[in-house]
Amino acid sequence: MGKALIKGGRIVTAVDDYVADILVDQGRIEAIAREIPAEDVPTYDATGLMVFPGGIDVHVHMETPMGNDIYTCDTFETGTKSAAFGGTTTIVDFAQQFQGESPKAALDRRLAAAEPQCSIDYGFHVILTDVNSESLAELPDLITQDGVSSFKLYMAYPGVLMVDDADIYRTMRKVGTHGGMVNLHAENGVVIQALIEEALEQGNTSPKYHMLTRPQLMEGEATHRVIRIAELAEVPVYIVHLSAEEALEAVVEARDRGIHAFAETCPHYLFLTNEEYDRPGFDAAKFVMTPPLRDHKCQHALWRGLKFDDLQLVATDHCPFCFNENRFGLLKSKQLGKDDFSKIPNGAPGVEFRLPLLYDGGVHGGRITLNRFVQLTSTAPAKMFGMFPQKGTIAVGSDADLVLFDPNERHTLSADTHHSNVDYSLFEGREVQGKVKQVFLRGELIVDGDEWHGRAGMGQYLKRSASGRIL
Ligand code: DUC
Ligand code: ZN
Ligand code: ZN
Repeated sequence: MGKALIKGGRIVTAVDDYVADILVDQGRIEAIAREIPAEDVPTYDATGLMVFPGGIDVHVHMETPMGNDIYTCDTFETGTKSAAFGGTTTIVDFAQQFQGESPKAALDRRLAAAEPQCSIDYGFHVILTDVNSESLAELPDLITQDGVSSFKLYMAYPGVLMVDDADIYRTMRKVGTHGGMVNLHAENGVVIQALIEEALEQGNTSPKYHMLTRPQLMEGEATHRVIRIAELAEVPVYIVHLSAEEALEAVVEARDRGIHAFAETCPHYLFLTNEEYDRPGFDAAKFVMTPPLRDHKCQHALWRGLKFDDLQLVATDHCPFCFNENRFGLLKSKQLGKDDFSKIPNGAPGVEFRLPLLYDGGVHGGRITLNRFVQLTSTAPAKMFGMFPQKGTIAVGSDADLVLFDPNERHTLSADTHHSNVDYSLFEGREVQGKVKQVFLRGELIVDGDEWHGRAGMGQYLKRSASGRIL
């Protein structure tokens, strides 16, 4: 890994905003100064561009099984390439424990798949589906030796992924004792199951019923409940993909009492509403993700939450399934649920558009500051999940993961030009201001305009630390 010099960019971190040169050596930032003389160093002119720390997306699902024979349609290779074109240089994906499998085996399985393919750095949260004394006994070593400092549990999908409240409490105690964090999919799974059965009995099969059977109230209830369990267990708790105002209220109430409750939201909740489910025909299936899109009032509350730190970060929950049949051989598409909304593969793409959307709607739209934008997309994820200061900032000694960004260039988001395998975009045709121009991973140029210079396998596994998770 050689040297590189990035000259004259406007360096923006979560706290700073100034013009300087950045010298990179051995993949790390060696020096930052007003003027660094160039001597035989590959030099990049960043005049007029902003320089952000590489984006960190802590919620993605690459080549992930989601039921019988159904896999998300991005491999680690295509998904990380797509992420990189959107200015993301680190992902944290999931290693899901199958019933009867040990959590460590789940991690090793995912590491083996990711290692030859990832072109950006990566870590894993381990999803526990089979909480028992043997699984729990493995967690301390996963945290302290394997670099997995966060674990996800589902309160939804009874009989498949859901764990009960007692298992949530047990996991929290074990993980918390060793400095780790538990992430929750917070929805009342059993009530939602009853609502789904009720809808189907009444012959209501269209995609809109995905939204109608997953009400905001049941997200709010589960969020409130799990925060109380965490409070009892005396551990921090992190809510994934928060979408409902009722859930946000539970987080705010807890935080106001000094409880360590944290939450992420996703671009689709910030930029789209449940009006998408009124699209004619089956098109609405493109928007079947969980939780579903909410109303304008929730959207407004989420933006407010981002501004005032009631929500700590934005992740994509990139979970792509093709809309059309048979684009990738065996992979199943959204069409599986043509006659039954509950069979529509559950998830939506978005890893490539997080930075452009949040810059355009957030910074350009006047809802958040530029520093807050960097905090939400890079610094907070790094701190929350044990990667800071190696990742998440631009500082001497940090990895030289850098995004050169033109704040003035306008462009259109589209599946015709994105780099994911998926055949549609939630944001098709949306014009945004601000474009990722160049991306460096540990000092190596991997994206240069429309050109790809990254390589499968150049991404490194990140052993995340358990400390520093509290923001
Ligand atoms: N939860 C996720 O986090 N991703 C996909 C589907 C889901 O329910
Ligand atoms: Zn979820
Ligand atoms: Zn997810």
